[in-house]
Amino acid sequence: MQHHTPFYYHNGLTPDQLQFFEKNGYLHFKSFLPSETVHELIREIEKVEAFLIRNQQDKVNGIPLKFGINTNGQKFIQRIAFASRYSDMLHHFLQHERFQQLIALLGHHEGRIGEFEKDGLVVNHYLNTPGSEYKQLGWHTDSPRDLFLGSRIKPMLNVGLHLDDCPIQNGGLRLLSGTHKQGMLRLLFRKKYFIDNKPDRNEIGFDITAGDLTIHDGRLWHRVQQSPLQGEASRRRVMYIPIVTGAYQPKNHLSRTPLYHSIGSLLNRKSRLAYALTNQQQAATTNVLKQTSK
Ligand SMILES: O=C(O)CCC(=O)C(=O)O
Ligand SMILES: [Fe+2]
Repeated sequence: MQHHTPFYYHNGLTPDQLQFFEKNGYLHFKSFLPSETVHELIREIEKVEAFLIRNQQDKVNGIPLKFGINTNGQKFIQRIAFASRYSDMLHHFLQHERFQQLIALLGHHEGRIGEFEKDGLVVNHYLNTPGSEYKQLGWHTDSPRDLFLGSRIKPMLNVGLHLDDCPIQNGGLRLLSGTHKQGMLRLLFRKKYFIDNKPDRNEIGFDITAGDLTIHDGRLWHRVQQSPLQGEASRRRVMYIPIVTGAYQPKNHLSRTPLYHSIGSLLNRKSRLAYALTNQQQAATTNVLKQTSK
């Protein structure tokens, strides 16, 4: 696996950082957040989680929550969408000028923090326990979701705030540098979406300490490698903030569940999921061909 030298963030992006991102499609900043902020965020997320469980909610703005059993035998939430909807603290946190500064990575596109769009502020919580439903995530890009929603792929960035230490050997984020510049066919077919968990000899991994930030272009291929550890030592929490472009498309409590989410929760047998995804890829391709021929 390949290594890289991370950057440090000082009030705005440098020409070097902009150039690195344009070429490779990702960036890694060490210590973007101080540890007090990381602790505050973790406490706040726990409050939101307790609230959602108490209210027996299974979706936020149409996006299903993913549940599992924690190391203490209690139910917990392994993926929360639109987390800032239930927290003033998280809402204010997203308004920070530092996040506005990152929009510059979209170049000439007009961008904004997608607090109320796509899946909003997402909290991912990976854990290896017998009751965990979320230990890894197969190869994918974040872009085809646009196609399934019937629109063109628009430029977008995913900003990851890492809340636990995760050295490379503990698994975590893996990506294929430069794949944000591939054509549409490679974007759709380079690997089997979400089914393929195999390491790639060109993949890049990260030595993450809590408070680090990563950013990737929505078109870049990436995955999450399962931790070789069990229980508490395998815990990995990451918040994702989307930076989006194009027409403003906010969601609310009346929003419908997108097809790719309902299929995911209806079918959990791998072969049937693979079949459904192949059909989705075909539908997406037809969609692309229709759009490119317009
Ligand atoms: O957990 C991560 O670092 C990546 C998650 C991801 O790629 C996704 O939720 O789309
Ligand atoms: Fe992703």
